[in-house]
Amino acid sequence: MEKIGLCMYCGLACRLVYTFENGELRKVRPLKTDPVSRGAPCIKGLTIHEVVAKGRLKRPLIRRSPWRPPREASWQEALDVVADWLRDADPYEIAVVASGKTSNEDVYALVKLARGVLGTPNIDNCCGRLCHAPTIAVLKDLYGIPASPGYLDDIDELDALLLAGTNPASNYPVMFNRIMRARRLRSLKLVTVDPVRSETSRYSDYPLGVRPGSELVVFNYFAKTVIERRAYPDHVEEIPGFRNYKKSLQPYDLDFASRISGVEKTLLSSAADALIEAKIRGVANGMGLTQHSNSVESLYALYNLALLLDAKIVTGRGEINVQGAGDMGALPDALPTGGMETYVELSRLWGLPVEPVKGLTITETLFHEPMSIYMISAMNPAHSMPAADIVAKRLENGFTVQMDSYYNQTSEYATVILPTPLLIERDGTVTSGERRVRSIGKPLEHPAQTRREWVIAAGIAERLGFKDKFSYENTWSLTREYVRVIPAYRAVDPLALEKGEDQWASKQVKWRRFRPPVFRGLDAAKTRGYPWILTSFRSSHHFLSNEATSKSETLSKFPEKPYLYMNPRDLECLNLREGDVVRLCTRHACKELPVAPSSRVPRGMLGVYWHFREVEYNKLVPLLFETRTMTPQYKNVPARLEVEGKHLNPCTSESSRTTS
Ligand SMILES: Nc1nc2c(c(=O)[nH]1)N[C@H]1C(S)=C(S)[C@@H](COP(=O)(O)OP(=O)(O)OC[C@H]3O[C@@H](n4cnc5c(=O)[nH]c(N)nc54)[C@H](O)[C@@H]3O)O[C@H]1N2
Ligand SMILES: Nc1nc2c(c(=O)[nH]1)N[C@H]1C(S)=C(S)[C@@H](COP(=O)(O)OP(=O)(O)OC[C@H]3O[C@@H](n4cnc5c(=O)[nH]c(N)nc54)[C@H](O)[C@@H]3O)O[C@H]1N2
Ligand code: SF4
Ligand SMILES: [Mo]
Repeated sequence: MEKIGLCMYCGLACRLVYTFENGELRKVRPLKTDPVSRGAPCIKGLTIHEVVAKGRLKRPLIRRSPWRPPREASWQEALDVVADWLRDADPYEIAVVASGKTSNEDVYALVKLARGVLGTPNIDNCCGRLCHAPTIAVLKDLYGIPASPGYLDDIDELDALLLAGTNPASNYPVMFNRIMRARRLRSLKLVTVDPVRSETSRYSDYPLGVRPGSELVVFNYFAKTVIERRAYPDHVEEIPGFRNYKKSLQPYDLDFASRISGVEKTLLSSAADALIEAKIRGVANGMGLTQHSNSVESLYALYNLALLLDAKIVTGRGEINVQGAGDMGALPDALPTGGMETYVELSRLWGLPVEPVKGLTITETLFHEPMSIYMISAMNPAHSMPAADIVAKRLENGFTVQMDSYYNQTSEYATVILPTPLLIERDGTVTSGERRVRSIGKPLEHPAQTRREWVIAAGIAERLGFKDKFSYENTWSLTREYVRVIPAYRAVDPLALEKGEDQWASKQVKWRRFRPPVFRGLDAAKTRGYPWILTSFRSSHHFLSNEATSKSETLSKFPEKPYLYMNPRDLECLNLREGDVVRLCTRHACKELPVAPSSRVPRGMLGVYWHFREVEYNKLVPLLFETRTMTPQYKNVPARLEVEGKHLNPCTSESSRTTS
């Protein structure tokens, strides 16, 4: 037997064929007719059958006291306990976190529960906050759309593509297939801006190995050159802010760009030529740009340049439904109906009082204003958030309700653990990174004792006296409700979705305007005493905290390891061999790790695959954020290395071991 359904990993949301024998999932195959994967999905999707059944949470668990193992409970008891706590809590001390790994319907129900029933504005979504919140803030400001305005298929038409701090060859393989196709068929020129030699930059025509944090200067140099050569369409001069933008570019000449970024002048100027000579240009950015304290400014520089070049914006979104999670209103500064000013309309539609109050992001609720209750859906903050040791304490000190499919690091600190189905065990919809709305298709049955978030939300609402507001017949009743409530989804037809046809949320750009960014310099003071730059990247065979992908035999065979990767020449000059253990310190914490050589890491930098539990990378990441969006600075972390009490400095001369 075969069933067609979505993948459960990245934001491209491929459709796959699930093959069963005697009722057991045996194999996952490509779907030839899928317009997203074009019949060539990636290895993660094709190994889903190896992971789904293993190590699943099967029953609700309740923990009486910290450090004691939790005991099994009935759903009745678990939901009663949760409802009792919620009833007694100050609404402003409740944080609800929805997930990009669940469906639109599940996220929407949690938003309605938070804002409408619990009366808390502290509603956020995990992946959105930790990855592309800065990108969305800038796109909203410059284009009036909280999403990428371009389409994946736009890549087919491009003559040049600027990829800034993103590695689609590893993280969005199906997008990368399109890039390689355009290279073959129309000689697309690829410009990459990444200090690391990633799988993608290996194919780059102009691999700009910039100093972390210097990207803004490079983008502004490109823009200055485009303007000087008048290589932009006429209509661009009519865009508000053009004059100021043009004036602000004055200092960004080739000398300055090369000095700050560390990239050779000839390479920089030939990359500028490639962008100028191309007829149709595209841009995309990723975590290398967003996970920095100066990310918003770099992104203004990138998307001003995109405006100037009239470029297609093809930025991918991380998890399969992170675009949908934001669109459903799982954000502290927006409502499903739009801005805070729409609260009257939302109150009317829901028949529930909604206050026009801006809430706190998940980062703020964990680090700045601790909550008494955390309700967390399909997320593993004790692994994925910075200063993970502090996160663990906060979750432990509060009353933490976890809704998840696996027992992960966060489960250790949860008071109530509610077992949920995986995405592919659900019906309903997701919205991919290009705002394509797709039916999940429920290729798999969910384990008997699991319940999804909308059912949990309904159970809690009932206990709090709001049964009539959550009396949904099935998942599609929620779909029909959200398309009425959310303006960008008004044209979406739930019946077509139910039949398996794709729909589109609005792709309309509302306005265009330039807004010159501010360059505050590469902050040298921050790195005093911490001479190395530590960064984290992803492997194409592991997904996030690796909860699901670690269970695949095929994926586990690939060579990435929980090591600290260094340039082979740095290892050699420091007399280190693969497997030697060093002490790695940041301003936040220290950790002993074995080293290994990797030619992808440039000299003076250190890299880890943050997926691995053993590395516990985020226990090292200090509390530095982009202040507007509160996205953590996971990249570009100043670090120190020690062996037997001696500091190891990056090699500038022959010997770099110094006594501390
Ligand atoms: N150092 C460092 N840290 C990072 C990042 C980084 O680049 N560097 N990136 C950040 C980014 S972009 C993100 S999005 C966050 C992500 O961080 P999280 O959102 O915390 O993601 P996971 O760590 O995978 O935890 C998600 C949990 O979802 C559960 N789950 C439930 N249903 C499903 C399903 O259907 N499929 C899958 N796969 N899992 C399911 C799994 O049990 C898993 O334990 O991490 C951030 N943390
Ligand atoms: N296989 C796999 N695929 C995934 C995921 C996964 O965990 N595994 N996660 C999904 C999710 S949630 C997301 S958000 C996306 C993320 O996908 P990407 O945005 O591609 O994220 P990363 O791989 O974390 O970082 C991208 C690149 O930034 C570079 N970089 C590091 N520091 C800097 C810097 O200071 N400046 C610049 N310019 N670049 C820098 C890294 O070397 C890396 O090549 O991937 C999604 N797809
Ligand atoms: S590209 Fe993304 S959505 Fe497609 S199969 Fe791979 S992980 Fe799944
Ligand atoms: Mo992400």
